[in-house]
Amino acid sequence: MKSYFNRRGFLKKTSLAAIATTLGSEIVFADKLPRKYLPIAFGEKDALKGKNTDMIVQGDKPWNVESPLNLLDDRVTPVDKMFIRNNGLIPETIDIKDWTLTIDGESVAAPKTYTFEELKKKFKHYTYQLTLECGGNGRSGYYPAASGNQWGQGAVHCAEWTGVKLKDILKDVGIKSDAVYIGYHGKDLHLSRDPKKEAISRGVPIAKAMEDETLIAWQLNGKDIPEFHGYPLRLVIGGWPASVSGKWLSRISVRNKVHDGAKMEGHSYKMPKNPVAPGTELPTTDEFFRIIESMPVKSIITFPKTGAVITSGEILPLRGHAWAGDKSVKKIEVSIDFGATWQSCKLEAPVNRLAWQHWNTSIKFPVKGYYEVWVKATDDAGVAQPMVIPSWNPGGYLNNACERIAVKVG
Ligand SMILES: Nc1nc2c(c(=O)[nH]1)N[C@H]1C(S)=C(S)[C@@H](COP(=O)(O)O)O[C@H]1N2
Ligand SMILES: [Mo]
Repeated sequence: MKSYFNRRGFLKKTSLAAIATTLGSEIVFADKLPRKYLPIAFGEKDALKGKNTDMIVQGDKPWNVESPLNLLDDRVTPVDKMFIRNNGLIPETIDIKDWTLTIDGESVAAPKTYTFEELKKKFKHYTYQLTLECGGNGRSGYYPAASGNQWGQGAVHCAEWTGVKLKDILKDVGIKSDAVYIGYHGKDLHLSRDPKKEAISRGVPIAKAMEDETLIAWQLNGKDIPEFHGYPLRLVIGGWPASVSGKWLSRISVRNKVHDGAKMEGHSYKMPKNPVAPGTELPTTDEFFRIIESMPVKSIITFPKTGAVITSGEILPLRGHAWAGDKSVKKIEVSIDFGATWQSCKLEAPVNRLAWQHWNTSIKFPVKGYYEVWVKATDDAGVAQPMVIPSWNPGGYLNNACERIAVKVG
């Protein structure tokens, strides 16, 4: 991959020439440019280009952009309303003609590399709608605050992905009986721009990798995957923390042990094995932490937007989505009296396994005044969302407390 910097960390002469071409002029004082300093004109692209103007920017180095819940009203999330979670910098140059996918690791008979065209030609294509929720979605609800993006509840999307099944590829490569895990490698850059470091390289146990819905995708909602969502190739694994769905995918390693890439260490994407008091610090060993797998049951209200004002006697239509990791949702209820009583909502089946489910209802309010409308989902194992923020944990993961909106009836 092209780098703008030489081994000593200074901008290459060729890069400076390219910048001069882009700007139509030389950079004045180019010799005074600090090491590793990329002029603005050449920096990372604007992640907000093509995004809805109501998207919430959590940060731009790296880019992290959240969807307000009312923007998630569509059944299939459109690209302009999809949250972005980057750990590093998007690849500087992508040439689809040169893009390949390599399968390697201790547990393959022999490594194998496919060109983009081979992947498309050799294996059957599938399209699934898949719920990808950041493991840290809802982090802002925890106190004391956990470090990381202070997401509200909008780091989730459910778009339609098209590609080939990872299991078909792994069967073609041939994996050994000692395979226990896969780990992905993407072509984004570490924030330090050090090519030896990876921004993130996570994975899943082999059984999840071999599921029908685990895709190596090149299309999102019927078009090329946009740059910020992993163009040209992406691993997509529904129902688990979205951090296992590797963007800008170039390599998958089949491992004979739990994958040990970047963001698999420390307490990244891990929960304490035993509940801890808020603020507790724990050694980050396997004795105390487990890797997050299937995400917990959750629901959101996408209509109306919080703060809705209606007139007395009006019936308020209410709708949203619900999901439950590898499980499905079997019940949705809403409450207008802080959980004292609940009324059941209509709930649809998912279009396919691991896609969110739509729910809707309508509410009549008894008297004028200020209300909170709460929504609660229960999964097919009978586990419901808690009404208050659940188990505090050092990484601020898995806050699936009931979502609520304010409604004023006047
Ligand atoms: N290569 C690569 N893959 C990645 C990431 C990344 O930074 N680099 N971020 C992960 C995380 S933490 C999340 S939540 C999802 C976000 O996907 P999105 O930006 O398409 O919404 O991508 C995952 N895959
Ligand atoms: Mo994430």
